Amino acid sequence: MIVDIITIFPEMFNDFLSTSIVKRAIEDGRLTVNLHDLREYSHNKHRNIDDTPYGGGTGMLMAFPPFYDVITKLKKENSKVIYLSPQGKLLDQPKVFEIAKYEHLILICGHYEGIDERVLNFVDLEISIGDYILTGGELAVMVLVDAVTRLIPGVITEESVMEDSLTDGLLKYPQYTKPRTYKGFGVPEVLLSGHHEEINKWRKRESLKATLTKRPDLLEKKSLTDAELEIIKSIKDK
Ligand code: 4H7
Repeated sequence: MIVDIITIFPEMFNDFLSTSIVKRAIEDGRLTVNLHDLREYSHNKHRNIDDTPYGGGTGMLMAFPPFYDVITKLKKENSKVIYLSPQGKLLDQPKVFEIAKYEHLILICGHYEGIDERVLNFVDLEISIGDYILTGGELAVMVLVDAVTRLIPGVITEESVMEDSLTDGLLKYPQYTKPRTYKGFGVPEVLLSGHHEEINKWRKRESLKATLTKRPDLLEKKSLTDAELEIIKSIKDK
């Protein structure tokens, strides 16, 4: 996947791109990230890219011409232009799977009070990472790139993806590692039994239980099997 990022703060991405799984995906040639400093597309010698809003009001807006120039330069047949904004559709794991299939992303980072609306003519997807306001779009872009990179084939094992919380629309079951007890805090006995069928049954039940108590809204969206409905009933009856 090729990702072009349009930002006034390219340096914010340095640590992100040189750490952990994103770093490895780049080294292995599965991901290419190009940073584009919007100021290089400024139309004046002061490298300004902002201006005051027509109709008045507080603050500044990011101007249209620099975006027009950089997007039309980068956009190809297979590109998807994504604008991260508080007005976007909420990002969830199914949406991340969908975006991970695209070959070329152009990601726009907003600042100030937002962007001249004419940029929207060049945007394929407007996405929000959650119902809160960030100073700039860079952190939102990093969230999207992180979530998508994990799903590029070969970056992590298909098994790990299947094991993720939310891949099946449910929260993950509780997990434990050594030591077996510490300061009186133990581990559920079934996990120490070596009885794989029992362990899988326990995990399925705990996964449904966690979703039911922490995120009941997720169960509304998911189509549940008869077996799952049966387990939920027995959890509720307890
Ligand atoms: C686009 C338009 C994404 C991007 C406006 C970006 C939250 C999200 C931004 C703005 C973002 C999200 C700039 C409006 C800063 C508010 C103080 C960048 N915030 N901002 N202003 N939820 N901010 O995905």
